[in-house]
Amino acid sequence: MEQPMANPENMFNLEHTGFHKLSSEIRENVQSKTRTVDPIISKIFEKLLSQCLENFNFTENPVLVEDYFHFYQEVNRLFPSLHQKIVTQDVFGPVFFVGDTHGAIQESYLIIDFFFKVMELNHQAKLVFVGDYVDRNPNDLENLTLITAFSILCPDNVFLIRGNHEDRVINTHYGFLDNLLRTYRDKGDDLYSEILQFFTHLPLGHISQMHSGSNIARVFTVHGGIPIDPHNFMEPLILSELEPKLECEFPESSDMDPYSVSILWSDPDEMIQGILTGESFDGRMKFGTTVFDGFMRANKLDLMVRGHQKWVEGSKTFFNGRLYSLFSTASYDGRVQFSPKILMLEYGISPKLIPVTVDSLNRDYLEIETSYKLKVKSQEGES
Ligand SMILES: [Mn+2]
Repeated sequence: MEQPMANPENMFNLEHTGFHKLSSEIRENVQSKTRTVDPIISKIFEKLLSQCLENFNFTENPVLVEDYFHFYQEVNRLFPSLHQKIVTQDVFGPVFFVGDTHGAIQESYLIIDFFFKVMELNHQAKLVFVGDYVDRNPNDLENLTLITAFSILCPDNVFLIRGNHEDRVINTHYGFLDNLLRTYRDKGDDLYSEILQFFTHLPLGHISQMHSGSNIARVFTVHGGIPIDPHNFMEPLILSELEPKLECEFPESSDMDPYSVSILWSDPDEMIQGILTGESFDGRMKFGTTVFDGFMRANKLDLMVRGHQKWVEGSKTFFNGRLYSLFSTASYDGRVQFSPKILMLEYGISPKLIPVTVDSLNRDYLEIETSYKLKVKSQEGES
């Protein structure tokens, strides 16, 4: 398969990477948190970052398949099971949400580089990836590995959930498994088994509880949609009751319970009130306004963020701005055809969509830096 075409807006200044400028404080913080982590994680992370800096050349001096295997063995040692299928985290800073990346390591690299700098400014910042790391683009193993390593090296700040492409059947049809087998032949199968085990231990959802003083805003993040009981869809499901009952620790979504399938696969639709199901939607459901409102109210949620659908502009809002649908890759099936975006949320500030380009991310970083410094100054003034 051909290399993805470079997105002209994403031409890199090779001097520029937040990682190499990480302050010693952050570096020590990362090291203290990751003391029990095998060095293979940071070794491959740094190697992939350096290959990104060398114009995304992953073939000249490739990561050895044995090293990838060792990497995912270590990942599975760190995540031997799935404790919580929907994880709630308290947040005291900005949260950045990333839509589907589908092997688009150029965008992932820019986002990681940007977030490094934000994290250095504000240790409370969080980054949430909504799944679909592989398939559709040739560098999907590199993309998955870079994002996974980042989440392990910054466990308090970076969070991953599962998408419908973290799935054996889907990987058989949309490129990931073919890429592995073509590159690594028989060793590709063993590597894939390790990766598949990791997929089954990825949570399905995330709730950011964003604090400001005594106020809290709750943001629900999944790959596809809300959980739905198709036989009783007007009765909203309560996440705290549903979570322990979700059965999603399978390599294929066809083995999961219907609620997990709905979380991974369903789509919002403003033209309907209830739901649409059936063969014509490839087994996915669509959920409408009334069902969405009921679910949000019953679970005391203020916003929802999801990926799963592609938008030329990189994002679309639904239900009067209460649902953000993100797409964060420019290239797809070998062609550059989208303007990827990520979303920034912070309590008391309007949601902000940021295009994934060097210029936009730099401009946004400067804005964040200015407002953060002003905030710190005003807090110093108060005390
Ligand atoms: Mn998807």
